Amino acid sequence: MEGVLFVRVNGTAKMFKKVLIANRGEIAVRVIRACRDLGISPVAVYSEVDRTALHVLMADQAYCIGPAAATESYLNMEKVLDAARKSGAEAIHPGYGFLSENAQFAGACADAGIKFIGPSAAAMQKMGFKTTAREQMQRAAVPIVPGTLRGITPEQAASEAARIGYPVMLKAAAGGGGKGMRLVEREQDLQSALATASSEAKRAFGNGEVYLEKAIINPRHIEIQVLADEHGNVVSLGERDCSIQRRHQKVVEESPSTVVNDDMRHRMGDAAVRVAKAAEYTNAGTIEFLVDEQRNFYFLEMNTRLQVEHPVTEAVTGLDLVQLQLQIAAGDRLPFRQEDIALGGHAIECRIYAEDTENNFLPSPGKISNLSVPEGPGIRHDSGMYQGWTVPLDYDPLLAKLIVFGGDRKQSIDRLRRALDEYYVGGIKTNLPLFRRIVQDKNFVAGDVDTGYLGRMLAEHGLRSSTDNHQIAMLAAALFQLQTEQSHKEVVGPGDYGKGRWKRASRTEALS
Ligand code: MV4
Repeated sequence: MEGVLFVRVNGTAKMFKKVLIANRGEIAVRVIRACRDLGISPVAVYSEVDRTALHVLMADQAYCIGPAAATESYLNMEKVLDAARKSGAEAIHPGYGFLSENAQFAGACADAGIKFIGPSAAAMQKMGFKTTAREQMQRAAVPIVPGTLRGITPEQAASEAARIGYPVMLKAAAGGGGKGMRLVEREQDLQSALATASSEAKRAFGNGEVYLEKAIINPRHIEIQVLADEHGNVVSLGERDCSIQRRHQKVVEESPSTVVNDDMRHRMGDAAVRVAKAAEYTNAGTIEFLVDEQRNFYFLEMNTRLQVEHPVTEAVTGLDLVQLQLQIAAGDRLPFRQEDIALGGHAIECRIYAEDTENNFLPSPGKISNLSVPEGPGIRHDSGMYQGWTVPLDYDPLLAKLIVFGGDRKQSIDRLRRALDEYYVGGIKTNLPLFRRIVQDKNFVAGDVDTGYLGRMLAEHGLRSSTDNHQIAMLAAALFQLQTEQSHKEVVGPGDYGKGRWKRASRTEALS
């Protein structure tokens, strides 16, 4: 199939003419831009609540694929494939989330003769199961967190935990991203934790297998970006420090990390390349590591997709990762070798969410009445929003990403402060006040962050959320109703530019 479609001309594979983007929001917009740069016609899909979404307006064609519920639209493989067939798209870019790490979908695309822009279904499957991935890593001489290579039975648990040494972490073999994870500090808590973890895993992943790892206390989360072409070439593109998270949701990412020196970067990069080669991995991927206080790094998991925070790597490498993904999928060779890659400068990304930082981070959907976006040197803004658009409550509330870039970390932070001053989103609540707090925080400025940083920082300011998820969902629904009503009364007019600066004092105050 591919031999027919992608004939090599002058050493360059034939590029796709039309690509369908199976996603929404800022990432759909990002992929559309890469398509435009390559002369590819972008095709959008959208749900009924996304008719007026930015990605739909920017694409050449757009197909409605069902109701708001993701399971009936963006997660519906048949609907997405139907749209691809109807449009005549030769390839599908899945973005992140939704179907991006679904091996079954990658397989279905291959069966339909449509190129999935990402790794093979087989490579995705290998990395999806955590015990299998750990075994692979060990074979590739990549350090893994000490623990078991298989799922454990209740009978084995106590002796294995004693061998590893407390505290230990129970993890779902079929899991990832923190779901079904349990910290166990002493033997007397082990059996009940195992039972809970196993039943949670069974419910969430349809597989109750649980394994053990030594618990790393206050680790950093540092990940390595890799690119692999379909001819066996793999390169690593430096690290991203993603330690600033809240409830397993990344909030700020940066590159380079303040704890990674050249030697460590080389060792982590080499390990990441070995991981990708061992898995016969192709396209863009990310290898996550936990880094302990002695700066030992351990393989955590591999993300088989383009990640939200990819612009940070683009800033320090000067590469366009989405363009490279398209070229790799079309059969091109990587246009550079490892030794050609020069990392330079410093980049920070902030994820701008429609949520109320002062109110348990409650989602804050509604109409964007005013929008003033930062510009100028060292600023990049990847966004799926526009003034007058209504943020639906049906999806992840990520509105945009603010990426700043400077010659060094200080310049990056200075530019981030300026950008946050210029930034204003009216009509809904956003987490901008949180970033204004972070850039003033002495630990952040000193680069002294780990995965517990944000929790501690919020607690210091009395902002630790205590409400459970169900309550949050209920409150969000009620709030949405209220804001929808209010947004009809809102008058949008000129003269609001600069409100960001004017408003800054009061919002900073609300967080202190
Ligand atoms: C760990 C850990 C400590 N020790 N594993 C959380 C998400 C999932 N991907 C793995 N996670 C962790 N695994 C061991 N053996 C601490 C975490 C963890 C974490 C990891 C990365 C980023 C943020 C985190 C927040 C809390 C816990």
